[in-house]
Amino acid sequence: MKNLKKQDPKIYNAIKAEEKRQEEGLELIPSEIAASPAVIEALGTVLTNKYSEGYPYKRYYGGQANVDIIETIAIERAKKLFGVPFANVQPYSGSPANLAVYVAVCQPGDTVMGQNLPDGGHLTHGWKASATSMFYNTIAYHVKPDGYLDLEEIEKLAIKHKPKLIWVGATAYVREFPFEKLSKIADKVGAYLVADIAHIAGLIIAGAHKSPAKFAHIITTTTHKTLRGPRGGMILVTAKGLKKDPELGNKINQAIFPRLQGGPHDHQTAAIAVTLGEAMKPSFKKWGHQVVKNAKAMANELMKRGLKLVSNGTDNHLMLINCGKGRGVFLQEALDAVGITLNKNTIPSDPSSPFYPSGVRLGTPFITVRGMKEKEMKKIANWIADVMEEIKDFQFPEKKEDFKIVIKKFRVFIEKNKKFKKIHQEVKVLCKKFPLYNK
Ligand code: DSN
Repeated sequence: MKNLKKQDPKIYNAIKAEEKRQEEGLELIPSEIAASPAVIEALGTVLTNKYSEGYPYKRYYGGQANVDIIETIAIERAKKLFGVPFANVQPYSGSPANLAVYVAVCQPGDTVMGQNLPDGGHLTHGWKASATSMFYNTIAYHVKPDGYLDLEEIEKLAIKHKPKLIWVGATAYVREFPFEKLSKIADKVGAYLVADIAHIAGLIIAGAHKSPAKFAHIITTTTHKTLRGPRGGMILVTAKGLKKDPELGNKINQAIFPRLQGGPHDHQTAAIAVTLGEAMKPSFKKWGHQVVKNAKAMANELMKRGLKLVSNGTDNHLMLINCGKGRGVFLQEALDAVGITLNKNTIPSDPSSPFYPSGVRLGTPFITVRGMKEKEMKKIANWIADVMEEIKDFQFPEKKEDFKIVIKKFRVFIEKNKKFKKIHQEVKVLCKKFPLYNK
C-alpha cells in the first residue's frame, strides 16, 4: 500500500490498525470471516474502474471482453457448486439480493412469511423496521421454547394467509433448517420457498449442512460469511424453481438489473469467482466440518461452565448465549476489552428489546480459518465464562433511563479490572500462534 501510505496516512493508519486488531484478537461474530489473500487481491484491481450494465455478452457498454469472461466463470462455478441451473452473481450484498427476489416474484401488497427477527430471522424477511414490510404484507413465524422452528405454527399460518413467498433462513438460528418439511408446506399453499443461506452457504458446500437445492425454488446468499469471499451476494434458481416458472431466471436477472441495481461491481464479481474456485477444493470441505466441530466443542464447554445457551447447543457455526434480561451489552463490552469480539443479539422471546437484547451471538468461522481446533475452543469458552463470572453483579436497570449511569460504572470497572488485562494478554499469545495473514 505504498501509494496509500504516502497520500493518505490517516486512512492508511486506520487500515493498518484494523489489520492489527483482527490479527491480535479473536473474531467470533458468526457472520464474519477472513477472506483469502487471493480474494483480497482480486478486490483491489482495475476492475473497479469498469461499468458493465447487463449480463455476459449482452451489455450496454463497450470494453467488456474481460469482464464477460470473469462473470461467466463466477456464474458457472456457482451453478456447479450448488447444483442449480441458474445463478446471478451481481447482487451488491444479501439485502439487495433478497429485495430482488420480492421484485421478481411478488406484487406490492402480496403476503410473505418469514422467521421473526427476535427469533433469529433476518430484517429483509419482513421485519417491521425493514422496507419489505412497507411494500408487502408480512407474517412472522416463530421458534418453539426449545429453539427449533415451530413447524406446526408455520403450516397453520401458511394455510390461513396463503403467502406468495415463504422465507427459510436466519441470522441467529442454531439448528439445521428443515428444508424438506418447509417445501411441503410451501407446495401445499402454492408459495415460492426461498432459502436465504447467507450464514450457512459454506457449510452447505462442505456437506456440513443439508442443501436446500432440491427443496427451495430460489436460494439467496451473501458471499462474505461462511463462503469466505468478498462482501457480495448471489441469487440461485433451482431446477424445482424453473419447473414452477421457466421464466424465473429471467425475472431474477431483470429484478437485479435494470429494476434495482446499476452496473455490477466487477472487482467483487472477480473476487466471488476466486472464492467459488477455492470452495471447490477438498480442503474447503474439511474446513467446513471443522467449523461445526469447533462450534459444538465451544458450546459444550460454555454449558459445562454453567452458561445458558439458546436451544442448549448448536448444529452449525453459531451459538446464542442467554445473558439475562438486557445483559447482552455487558458481555459484549467486557469481551471487547479482552480482545474477543462478538455481538449482542436478541434471543427468542427476548424479555428486553433489540437495542438492549438479552443475548450475545458468537461463532467459529473466523477462528477456524486461523487453524484453531477443539482444544482452542475450550480455552476460549473458559475465557468467556471467566469474563461472565467477573461481571455477574451488573444487571440491566429496571428503568431504561438509568442505563447510562450503569454503563458508565461498568466501563470504569472494565478499565480497571486486572483479570481482564491478564486474559487479554493470553488472547494475544494464542492469536500469535495462529497467524491470520502473516504466515
Ligand atoms: N448482518 C448480518 C449478520 O450479522 O448476520 C445479517 O445481514
